[in-house]
Amino acid sequence: MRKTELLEDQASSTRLKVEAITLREIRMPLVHFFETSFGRTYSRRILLLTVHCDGVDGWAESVAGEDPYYSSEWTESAWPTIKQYLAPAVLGRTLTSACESASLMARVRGHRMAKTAVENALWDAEARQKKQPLWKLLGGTKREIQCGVSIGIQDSVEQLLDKIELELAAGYRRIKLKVKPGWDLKILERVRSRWPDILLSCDANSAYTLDDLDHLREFDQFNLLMIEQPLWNDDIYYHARLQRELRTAICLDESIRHARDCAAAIETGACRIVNIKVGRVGGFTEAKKVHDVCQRNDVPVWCGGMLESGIGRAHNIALSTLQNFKLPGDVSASKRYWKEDVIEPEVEVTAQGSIAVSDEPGTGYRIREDLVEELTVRKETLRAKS
Ligand code: OSB
Ligand code: MG
Repeated sequence: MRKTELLEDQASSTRLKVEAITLREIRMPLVHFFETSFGRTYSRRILLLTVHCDGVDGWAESVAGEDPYYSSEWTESAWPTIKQYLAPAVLGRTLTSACESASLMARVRGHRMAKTAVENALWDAEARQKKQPLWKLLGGTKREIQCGVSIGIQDSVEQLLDKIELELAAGYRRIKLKVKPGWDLKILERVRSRWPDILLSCDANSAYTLDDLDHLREFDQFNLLMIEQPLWNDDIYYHARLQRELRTAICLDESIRHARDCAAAIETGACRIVNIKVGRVGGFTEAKKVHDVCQRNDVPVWCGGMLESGIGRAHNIALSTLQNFKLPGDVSASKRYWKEDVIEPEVEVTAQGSIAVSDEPGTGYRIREDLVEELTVRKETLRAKS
């Protein structure tokens, strides 16, 4: 090897010695409650994970919710799963890249949000160790990402209309409305008559069944960009039946657990758009695979959100720089959720509804460890058994 090649080789090769993992739970009240078809959230209980590797720390967030309603995982299940199974699978090991951790944890079935916290913290550490932006390490190409907003179910239609007006004025490029039986056609009608041309979609979080077919056909009149996850959270087959009956594109969220689900959904015609949430599919490695399956099949993707703190938000921004993220994501400004975010600077969105991607190493956002400490309600550091 020539000397320059040797230097390049050293620069690109990582050795992530996983010395310790710190788990913590932080509590963060939302500035406004968020309601979906499965319930209302006022305050988040967020599990944060820090990997300590050779003087470099990597941070990530498990997007598991307070209750097992979006998926079977929840804040309380992520903690012992990481402590007893996932952390021991990587502690004491030296990895050459963060993606190696996925196979080390593969023996554990499911628990993708818990796995994501471990794997993505390692990606964060790898990026920091290589002094490279995380988005580049992930294979991203975009320097700016497009943002939409997800607006929850409100107490009244007037409140909803006011909210939409504010978000459009702020520059957001797509409005997504949470829907459920009783809060669907009526509100879509009101919104469409006031804003006939905006990019509009809706998300049912599995609030309907095929018995609602005639009702769901009514959604076609509103010229929606998509209807997200209308049927069961674990279903692909019946979404394919439904998609054949609708003009509106179906977008799958909950049903896509990994790249194979995604391939099956595309092959059967169960959706024409895919929402990628890194926590739902088990980490950046699988998220990239889902992205690639969609890209090969000309199916556009966008990045979903789970009411993340700045740490998960920064990771969503990095992921959204991959080429096939063709539609505005649910990645929006910190201040829509938090009085104060745990990163610096906070995530800000331009008046054109975009986020500029940083060239700084790592995520480009600094973690406010003092604030994290203040918000922490429990904390535990795990080390390799020697
Ligand atoms: O289905 O996309 C969803 C929030 C919690 C659980 C599920 C979903 C959502 C959102 C919010 O729509 C997206 C965001 O973080 O802004
Ligand atoms: Mg959704």
